[in-house]
Amino acid sequence: MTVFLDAVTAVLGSNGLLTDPADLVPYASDWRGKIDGAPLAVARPSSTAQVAAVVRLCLEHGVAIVPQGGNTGLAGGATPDRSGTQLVVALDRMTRILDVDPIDNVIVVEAGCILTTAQQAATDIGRLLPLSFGAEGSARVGGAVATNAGGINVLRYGNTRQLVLGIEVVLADGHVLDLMSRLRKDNAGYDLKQLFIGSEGTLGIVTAVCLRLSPRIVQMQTAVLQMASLGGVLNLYAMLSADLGEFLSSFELISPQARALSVAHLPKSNWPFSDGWAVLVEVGSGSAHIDLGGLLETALATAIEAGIVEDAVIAQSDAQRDAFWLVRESITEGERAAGPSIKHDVSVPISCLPALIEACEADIIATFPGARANVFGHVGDGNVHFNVIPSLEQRAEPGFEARVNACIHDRVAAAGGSITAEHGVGQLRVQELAHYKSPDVIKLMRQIKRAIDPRQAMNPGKVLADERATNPPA
Ligand code: FAD
Ligand code: 2HG
Ligand code: ZN
Repeated sequence: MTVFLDAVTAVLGSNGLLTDPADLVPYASDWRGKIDGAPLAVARPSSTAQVAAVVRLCLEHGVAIVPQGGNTGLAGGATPDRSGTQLVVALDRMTRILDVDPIDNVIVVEAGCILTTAQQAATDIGRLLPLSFGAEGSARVGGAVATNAGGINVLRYGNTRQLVLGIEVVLADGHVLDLMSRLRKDNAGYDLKQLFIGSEGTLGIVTAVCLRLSPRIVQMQTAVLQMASLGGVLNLYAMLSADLGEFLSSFELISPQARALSVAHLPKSNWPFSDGWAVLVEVGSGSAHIDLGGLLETALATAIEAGIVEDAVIAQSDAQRDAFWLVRESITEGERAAGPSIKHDVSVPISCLPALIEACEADIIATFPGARANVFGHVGDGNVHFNVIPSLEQRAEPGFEARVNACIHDRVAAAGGSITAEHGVGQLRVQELAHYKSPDVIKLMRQIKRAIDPRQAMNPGKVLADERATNPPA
């Protein structure tokens, strides 16, 4: 390995390769501290050419690669195994904004650009990059692409997949694949970029991205609604979608437990209701000539009259809006502070959502007494985070996590849902993916993996089981 590491140093310079155990620490574990890995070293290239050169050296020396962005992923996809043989390739020195164009309405960035930096660059030219989620201050655009991140604006603008116009990828043989289009329409053959979006570093290293921008929002209204019952959420969503149309950008469900965990974690919070299910709604418009406040008030009054919503508070200032969102976006931190949890990031057809939540809550009470559910999510997308916080005894119980997972995911599968709507498979859900997907789908995924990465060097053991031991490359 010394020969390999010396060769990498020759390409990256001495500050481009970390080998000191203390320097490896931030790259070795996942954000939750749930999975500990032991990287051989961390390569920090500063250009696409350097990424390609490092990948070629890995190929030559038979070294496996774990791409890493902001390391905020929640499925362990960016964490190396414990063998001490995998090289983390961190994109954290490739942070440049390459272009922001108000006519083409695009932003082009290196993959290591922090998401909030890209958002700000779009704002600076009077445009909106709508991709937004709690970890946006640390997550990198390449990581968002590799996980097809969702977040709070998917309802209106789509997942990352819908925002990507072009990418540049370094393939497992070190070749740079240039898919850097900024076209809105292109039917010339297979849309290859889609393969890499959401592939979690298993097919190549994304080095640059072109994202579409939207018109800036000049007025916004944000409200917290106290629900009469969880069941009313479907009618509410249907009513608001009909009344507010494309102005509706967020429709986030927050359970009493989720609110309590978040509020307990924050030094100061401003949330209008102290119990019951809540929905955080946001509408925005690029036009100043629309009475957005009036539209929202009318829609909420109708929902209150119909008995679906008990009460509603519309933010009266940017500070109040920020305070509402702070509570929503601090749920994950609040949950982490409460101890290790078992996360579920599932989606079902929207119509099935309240019944799914109620059934899973009943299961937790009946089958896993002592465990607490923490439920919240992007209900307008049919995506709920049904997280479970085990008791101290349950934490130590062998097989507890797998039993909880099976309980929730069996119900999701029965409703025609997906076991991961946002966070991906990573290393946490590899077995479950094989269980819940059809053999045909897994087989085709394997064929794609073998075609693009025949030596299985790209993030082995993520998404699909590592088949190098049973089926070594020729
Ligand atoms: P990493 O964690 O570094 O990597 C994630 C995966 O992508 C790994 O498999 C890695 O190998 C691969 N990867 C990273 N960079 C590259 C690259 N350049 N090329 C190829 N592969 C790469 N996710 C959502 O979808 N919606 C949310 O609302 C949301 N909220 C979150 C809130 C909090 C508080 C936290 C901690 C996480 C949240 N996440 C959310 C999860 C996470 O932030 C996203 O998955 C994010 O897109 C990961 O980006 P990252 O740069 O941190 O990637
Ligand atoms: C969110 O919606 C994220 O805030 C994180 O996807 C979810 O912490 C989680 O489980
Ligand atoms: Zn989410």
